[in-house]
Amino acid sequence: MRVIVLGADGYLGWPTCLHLSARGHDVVAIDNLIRRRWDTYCGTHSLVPIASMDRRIARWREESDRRIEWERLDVCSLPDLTALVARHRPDAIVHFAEQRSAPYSMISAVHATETQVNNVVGTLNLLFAMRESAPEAHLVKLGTMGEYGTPNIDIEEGFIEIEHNGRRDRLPYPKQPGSFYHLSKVHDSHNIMFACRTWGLTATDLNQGVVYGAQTPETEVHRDLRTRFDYDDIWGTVLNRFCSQAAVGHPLTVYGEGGQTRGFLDIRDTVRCVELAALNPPAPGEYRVFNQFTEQFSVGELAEKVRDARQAHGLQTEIRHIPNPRTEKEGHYYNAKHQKLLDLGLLPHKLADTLIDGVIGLVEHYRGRIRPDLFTPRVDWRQGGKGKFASPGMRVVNGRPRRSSFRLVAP
Ligand code: NAD
Ligand code: USQ
Repeated sequence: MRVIVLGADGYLGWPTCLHLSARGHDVVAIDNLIRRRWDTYCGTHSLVPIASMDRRIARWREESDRRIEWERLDVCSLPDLTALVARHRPDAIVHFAEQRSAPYSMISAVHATETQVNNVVGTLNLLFAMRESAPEAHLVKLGTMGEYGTPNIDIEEGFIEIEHNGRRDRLPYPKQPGSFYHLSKVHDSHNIMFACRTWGLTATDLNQGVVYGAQTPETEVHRDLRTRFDYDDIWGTVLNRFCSQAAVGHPLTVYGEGGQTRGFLDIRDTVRCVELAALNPPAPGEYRVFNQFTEQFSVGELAEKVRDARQAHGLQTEIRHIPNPRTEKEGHYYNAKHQKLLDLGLLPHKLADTLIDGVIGLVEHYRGRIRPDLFTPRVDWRQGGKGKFASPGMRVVNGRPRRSSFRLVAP
């Protein structure tokens, strides 16, 4: 396949480029590098040092004799994206290129808007570029399990059969997302589904759960090929954070009661799922949804798993329940289907088998780089950003709006 990967400099985009290239696909890697600037803005950093895109591409050529074409491009630029798609006429386009942090999207009106504009406009541009120049290409779009929220019934893969007043239909599964970021994914899903219905585009929406780990066979070939690993309050996902906290003797920060249950998957399964989806496109004109995760755990269970795994090596770990900075159910029913990728041949990596070597081992290796100040949440769902992120312009003092000194520095 000839595949364009958008968001190729990211945590998941880069290992996906390597995975596809290693299997003989021609990969065009695209990113505007904004994530590296968001890191500077947030005062965050990848635990695993990451090379520049130029260096990664050159190293991969050297190690594998395979060529990945790399271009810096903003998917929010319609002319640039249209020209890219027209030039390459790919078989598949894998779209990772979005602002993907829920806490970032909840800092202030500016950040919520930035998130939704970046994500919704980028995806809309892509749909128009595909209609124009590659209507037969297959869009593989990264969505999120968080689009569904936590309903009190089983979660289906994208659609649900409903009987209402004696009539039946297969309708999009109801969406109850938990942040302005997660909402941006819902907006994307609706736009993609509409484009498939109206223009006959073909798409797979991968509603992915929370990813953990940072190692795939290809990223381990050379240190220049490693991918990022976030453990901070803005970008760090829960298991990666817990393992980092444990490594420096910091209590594991379970938010609230810890009964929040989510779908999880190993990063090696992410790259395989994307490949499986791309290799097995739906019928032309179809909009298809896969739930992309392999196991579900509550946050409290995850903390216990990290504690138990370390205990087996004689290491002590404290679990601390801290006030939940988010608005979310802390104990709820959760049963999400995830059969379709298994049917295509996915052989999942289980957390129990990989936690120690895959995540705890990696974190131990870089523990000297961990900054414990990045464990404390700086964003509250009800009040927005705190400290450096506080936005005075958002508040009203004595009945009058206070002047904003708030500036977004990232772009
Ligand atoms: P990431 O932030 O590491 O990577 C995203 C990349 O997209 C970054 O390199 C960024 O520079 C790029 N990007 C953002 N906006 C862009 C634009 N306008 N033009 C060009 N490039 C742009 O995130 P990730 O963890 O690799 O996530 C990738 C995708 O997978 C996201 O869409 C995310 O929502 C989804 N996802 C991630 C997880 C997870 O646990 N990490 C889980 C479910 C879904
Ligand atoms: N949590 C804790 N303690 C922490 C950090 C998080 O208890 O220190 C809890 C959160 O409150 C939440 C759960 O862990 O209930 C998951 O939080 P997370 O930060 O790991 O994941 P989330 O914000 O949902 O976002 C991540 C990715 C996002 C992706 C999503 C998949 O950043 O891009 O879309 O996972 S899903 O959760 O399935 O929607």
